[in-house]
Amino acid sequence: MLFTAPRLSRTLALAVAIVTAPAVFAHAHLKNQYPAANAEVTASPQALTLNFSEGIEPKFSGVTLTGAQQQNIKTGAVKRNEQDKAQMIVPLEQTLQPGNYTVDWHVVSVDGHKTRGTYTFSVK
Ligand SMILES: [Cu+2]
Repeated sequence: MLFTAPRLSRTLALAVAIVTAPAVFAHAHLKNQYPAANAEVTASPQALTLNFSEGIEPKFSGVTLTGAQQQNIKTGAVKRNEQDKAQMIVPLEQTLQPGNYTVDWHVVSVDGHKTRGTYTFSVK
């Protein structure tokens, strides 16, 4: 016999790993954003802009924005930049007072995978 059972299963596992690896890299990871993580901006931004590594589905993506006292900040409907499907734009419906803010984001990428994360910024 050419293959013993353990060797065959190792070969299969390797083949599966090679086939599935590109999907792992296709997840939408947050590359950068405005206001940037840990940044202090001098004026209240009119929108949050998040740039991902892959295209995102705006219907299934969004953020929760909270202030330092855990108060929820109103945000408008999530938009996707149609020139750049990896860019999510979240309009803010109120002026941000000076203080610290936390952005909890979640996105579904065009391949259907979910990713999420958190960052903070502050307004002077
Ligand atoms: Cu993915």
